[in-house]
Amino acid sequence: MAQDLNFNFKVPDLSNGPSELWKRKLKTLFTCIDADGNGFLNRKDLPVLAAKFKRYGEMTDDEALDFTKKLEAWWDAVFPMDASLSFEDFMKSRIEMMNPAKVNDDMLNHYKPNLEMMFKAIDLNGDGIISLPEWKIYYKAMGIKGEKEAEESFKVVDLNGDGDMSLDEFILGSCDFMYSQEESPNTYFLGPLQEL
Ligand SMILES: [Ca+2]
Ligand SMILES: [Ca+2]
Ligand SMILES: [Ca+2]
Repeated sequence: MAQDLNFNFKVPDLSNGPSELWKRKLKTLFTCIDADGNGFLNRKDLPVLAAKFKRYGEMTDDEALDFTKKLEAWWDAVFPMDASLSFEDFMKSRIEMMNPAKVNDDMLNHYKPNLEMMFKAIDLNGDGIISLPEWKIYYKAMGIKGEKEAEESFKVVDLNGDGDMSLDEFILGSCDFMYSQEESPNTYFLGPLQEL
């Protein structure tokens, strides 16, 4: 199942600044995490996000609390505790993350564990794979509209086409989404892109 992946992601060349497409992807992610919709990311968004997962994913109170704690641990590893990030701030922090000197450290210590936590949260029945119905719940919790879009992105992420999304496939899809500067298979990992 969960194999260790060799993260050979090509660090994008950002010497001329990030692409417009990448900014739109980041805006899409920002909108998903800004669960209270106030235009800023801060720790207060995390319990709101966890509550949405709880509701759509039928998590118990304890599971939701645990999920919130994991999100907060991730937050504290990446941002100052009292940070309140506008989209511009968030973009700067992500560009910093893509500094070639930092990519491996950030990937292994923060990004990958966070994705694993997210994967476990989305894998509601805990069987180690994300099914299409579970992926649709994830879309709902993240506020992404469209069952059809969920089905389309699922097909792309399910690289081996066996109808299940493995942890490796989820991580690969997430990384392709986060790193690629141009159109790539997972451009619509989080559904339609937000306008800037
Ligand atoms: Ca917010
Ligand atoms: Ca599952
Ligand atoms: Ca698969």
